[in-house]
Amino acid sequence: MIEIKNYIGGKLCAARSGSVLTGQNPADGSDIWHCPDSDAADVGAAVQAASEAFGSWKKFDVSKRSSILLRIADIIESKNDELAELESKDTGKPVWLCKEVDIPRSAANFRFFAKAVTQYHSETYDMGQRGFNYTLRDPLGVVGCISPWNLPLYLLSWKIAPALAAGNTVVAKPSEVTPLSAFYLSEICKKAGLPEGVLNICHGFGDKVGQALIDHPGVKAVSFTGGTLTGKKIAAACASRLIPCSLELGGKNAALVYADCEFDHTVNELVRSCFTNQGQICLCTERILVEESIYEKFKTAFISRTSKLKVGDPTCSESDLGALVSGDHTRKVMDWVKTAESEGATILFGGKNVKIEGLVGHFLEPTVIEGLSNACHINQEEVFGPVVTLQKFSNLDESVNLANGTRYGLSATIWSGSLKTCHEVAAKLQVGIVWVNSWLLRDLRTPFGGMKQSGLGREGGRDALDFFTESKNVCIHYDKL
Ligand code: TXE
Repeated sequence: MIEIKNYIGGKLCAARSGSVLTGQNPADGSDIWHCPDSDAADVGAAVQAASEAFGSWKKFDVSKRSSILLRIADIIESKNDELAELESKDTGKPVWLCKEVDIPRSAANFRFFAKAVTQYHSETYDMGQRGFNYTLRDPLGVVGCISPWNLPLYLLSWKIAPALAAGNTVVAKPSEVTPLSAFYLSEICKKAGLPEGVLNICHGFGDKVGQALIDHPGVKAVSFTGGTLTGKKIAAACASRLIPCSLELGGKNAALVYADCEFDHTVNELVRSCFTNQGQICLCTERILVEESIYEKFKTAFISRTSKLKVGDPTCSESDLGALVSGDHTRKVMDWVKTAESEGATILFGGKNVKIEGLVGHFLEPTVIEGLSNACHINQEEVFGPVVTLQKFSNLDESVNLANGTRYGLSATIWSGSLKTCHEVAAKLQVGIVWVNSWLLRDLRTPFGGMKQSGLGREGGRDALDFFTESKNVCIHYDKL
């Protein structure tokens, strides 16, 4: 049993109330950790520690801040296999995926922002003979970073790294479902020489710890990734205190497949985009829209490719899909499949739980559904599991209308050999991120975030550093100098 602790003022400590939560490995049901069931008192102590640390951290020479973050990246990298096994135990996802994606990307997040901040610069505006303006960018102070369970260390580090690089101190709240890797990050930060109080991590429930964090008067901004409903609550709380928030929320991402696409590449990449991480990535494709002239051919090839995926023990390198994160989440995903059936869907493949010998966890077949209009529930709401629907379209306008026909607007993919089609469709899509003939090809410098109900603000590159700083313009009048 791993005894997870909060990380406050550089010390690892239990919740002040002494209360703990117990967590299970979603693949085999065994108890694996106790974690602090923190409350407002713990958040108060964390914000206090972060406030005390802010004065000196913001004055650190940028190269010194950068070198500490680079050390954190190096240590994460050196512990890749160990962290990957922990992340897999906590989430149910395959160990190989954690080794290849989750943990390397967490190290890359720290490394990227450690370097980016050394190149971060602000503007000047020349007023000719009269004077000039220069703009300072100051860190905000103590900021709150709240992250979900689907990519625990990857998404936590995606927020913490730019916040710290820009000179803020942080109180972080990882998901109560998957706190393990954040606990190990606390130890890594101590080892890397991060000064006490610069990063604080409080574990526990969203409505206790998360709420106390966003309501705390000492917190100057909140960066959140999670569900749209929670995001709205956070936006309302931040609005009432007039502090900025950045929200990365759900998606109902469409793939638009045109008849002139490179067929085999499209099928293979779309299978990956639907089922990687058991479909539990906000960027996963949940709707595939296919031009009617190739619909039947695509359907056959997609199902054939999907049927080759192996659902299995996350520790086994042949498993393409592991377990879903929890029993509750699995039931939610299955409820969507049942709703789709009750609305007249045909389940083309999957739709059932999978029994894995020796394991009692939450495994689902990759599931492919057709026969529903875009207005049906499963084509409108985020499922966040290994479930995708197929629909056909007859022309470009119809494909764009279907893709845009939900309240979400996170990402979309376009599959076509025509540059004209790709440009035209990309311009018309109401989403924050478009991939052409690819999926999840990431460049950390680019703006990342969603339109409509998929979020507010952008993360990544300069946008993240801008979010975690506030500009102050200084105007110099030459005449009076
Ligand atoms: O997310 P929540 P959950 C979607 C997905 C999933 C659903 C719910 O559809 O089924 O959201 O997942 C903290 N004040 N996504 O329950 O509740 C919470 O403790 C402050 C999409 O995990 O939004 C956790 O740390 N914080 C997604 C974080 O918010 C609060 C990723 C996310 O929890 C809080 C994950 C409150 N009042 C789920 N309530 C994506 N798009 O990336 C909760 N939290």
